[in-house]
Amino acid sequence: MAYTKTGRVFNFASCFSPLASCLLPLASCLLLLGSCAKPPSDMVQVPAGEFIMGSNEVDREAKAQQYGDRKPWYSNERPERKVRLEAFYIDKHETTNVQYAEFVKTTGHRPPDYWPGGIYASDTANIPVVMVNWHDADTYCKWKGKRLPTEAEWEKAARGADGRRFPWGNEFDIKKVNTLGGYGGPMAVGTFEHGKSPYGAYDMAGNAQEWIEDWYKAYPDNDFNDKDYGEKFKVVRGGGWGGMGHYSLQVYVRTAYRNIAPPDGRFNDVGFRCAKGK
Ligand SMILES: [Ca+2]
Repeated sequence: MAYTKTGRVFNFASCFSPLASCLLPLASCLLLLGSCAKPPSDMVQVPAGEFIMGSNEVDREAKAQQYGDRKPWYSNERPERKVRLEAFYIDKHETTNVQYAEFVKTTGHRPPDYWPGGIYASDTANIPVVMVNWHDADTYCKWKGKRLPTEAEWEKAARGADGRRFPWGNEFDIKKVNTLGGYGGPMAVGTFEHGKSPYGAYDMAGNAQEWIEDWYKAYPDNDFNDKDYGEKFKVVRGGGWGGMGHYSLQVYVRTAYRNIAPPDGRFNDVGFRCAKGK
């Protein structure tokens, strides 16, 4: 509230006509130099702010051992913490065969071995490309003017700010994800409409596992002594359709789950998607 020279109360609220209420957000966007810019059509925007990264879950029944997993579940995800990120964009879908083919055609990059004659099967255009190693993925993203997502970016894009276990919520739902080998391979991207993340990214759980920019390292204050930590393995996120030579379980498509792979490795359930800063 303020007073004019005549002593009358000046009501700021009276200034805000319907027209002004429309123009003000636009003006604030312009003042922030493009903060309201739309993401590229093949990407979604993840806004700046904090999110919950990692988890404090404990494998009390030692199920990892029962299933032959040499790492205790959740041990490399501790402790759960809040991480703040600037706004960024991430691909709405995993990179597909047809997209990767354009890269191969333009740059002469090596095609995946499973493409007969170096060309993907015609009915697999929108299936995520797999059998690409970290270097292939990194080169593709840079060719697109993008980059691989950091581990924190990927996890925020998958689970939003509220710490959910799966992109769609806290309860596993096999109808929302391609995992457990139910389809025998990767499916066309975007098949699982109800499995998308809070920001609209598809297949952040299952389908192809996804290469991450980062080396596999311990989180701050993590108490798990993993000999794999260091600059030996790259992080792979999201869990897959059921390949990579071991069980596929719902625990592996959780948003906080950290898988790893050697950067030179090529696997039939590991692909990628790209990100870029705003
Ligand atoms: Ca995926």
